[in-house]
Amino acid sequence: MKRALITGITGQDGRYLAEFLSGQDYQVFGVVRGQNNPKAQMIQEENPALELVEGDLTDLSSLIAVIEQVQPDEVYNLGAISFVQLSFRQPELTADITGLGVLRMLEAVRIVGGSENNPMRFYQASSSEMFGKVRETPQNERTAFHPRSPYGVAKVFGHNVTVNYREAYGLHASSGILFNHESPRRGLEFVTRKITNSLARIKLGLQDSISLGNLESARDWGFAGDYVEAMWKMLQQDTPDDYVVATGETHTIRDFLDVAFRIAGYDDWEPFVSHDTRFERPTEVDLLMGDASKASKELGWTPKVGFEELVERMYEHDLAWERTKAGNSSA
Ligand code: NAP
Ligand code: G4F
Repeated sequence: MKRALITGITGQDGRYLAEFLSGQDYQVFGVVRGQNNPKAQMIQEENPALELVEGDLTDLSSLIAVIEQVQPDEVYNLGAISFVQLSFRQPELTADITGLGVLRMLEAVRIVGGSENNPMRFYQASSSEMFGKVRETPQNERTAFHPRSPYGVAKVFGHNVTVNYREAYGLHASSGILFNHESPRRGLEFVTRKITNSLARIKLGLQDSISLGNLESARDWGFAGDYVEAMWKMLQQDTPDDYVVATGETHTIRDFLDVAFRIAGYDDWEPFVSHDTRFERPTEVDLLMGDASKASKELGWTPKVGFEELVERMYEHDLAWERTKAGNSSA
């Protein structure tokens, strides 16, 4: 039985990846941080086979101890401060966790055993935010980076140091440059889930409107469940490499609102959406659209869930969830 270690196990991708790997007959270990982390119980109930270990991306000795204990065949580094807006307010913390955290993971793998004799495989969760003020469209593995947030800058560091450890120490270290991927498990702070959840509450009469920032930016949105398969496929290759993972389609926040409100049975979303400058960013990423032809050709990966189906899945989930919560509180 292969052993996989995942940081960021309590996040959206960690939960899908753990399920996927359990289904592939892996023994899966997830790194949980903090004292009595409230999400630990939830993910343990969701995936009883999952084994939780303690560690923090800001603490190298904890990461070495985890890797010594688990002796994984594959390490997936998904842990990060992943919310771009928070990275403007807490830039140093973001640099430490999202940037230096990658270096610490690579060091732990290198020190415990990631050499050619002990080929522990490593996946880094890189991001399309690295392209930032994009130099070309669509973006591919050779497109130059121009990050637009402390988060994007930290991801560029994490990406580059992963490439460096591959070249300097022969580590089997791959980097997935993933474009936005969403699901019913997406955090409520991200725009897609904020919209589907608020819309479900509007539909149920629990909320009047949604406050949003910039509606003009465009994102290449896919389904998280599809994207974790690409992570795994990268680590099954003989040679480590970098891959863009994306749908190749792009939609604005306005498009997302159009589709979500139509699915919920409204003709027009404008009466329900107000503008709030607090949700704008000092620098914005205007347009992301990925070219995943390398992943398609070399990994045999293509996305399965399309944009409208994704929006519908998220909305339907939130409607059922909010209805249950409302029922429970009135009971
Ligand atoms: P997420 O839901 O925000 O999850 C982030 C995870 O990181 C959580 O499990 C969190 O744990 C953990 N974490 C935060 N600080 C940590 C620390 N100091 N030590 C250990 N773990 C820590 O993010 P996601 O959407 O699943 O994304 C997974 C990864 O892919 C992230 O690195 C993200 O930047 C990257 N990425 C995401 C997307 C996307 O569209 N989703 C696209 C490209 C790249 P707690 O629960 O304890 O806070
Ligand atoms: O949903 P978002 O916060 O995601 P963003 O910034 O694109 O970052 C996500 O995708 C990256 C991959 O490209 C990941 F690396 C990163 O970890 C994260 O998962 O914002 C999307 C867009 C932005 O242009 C933002 O300005 O939506 C715009 N927006 C407008 N109003 C809003 C809001 N975003 C949020 N979160 N909340 C709003 O009210």
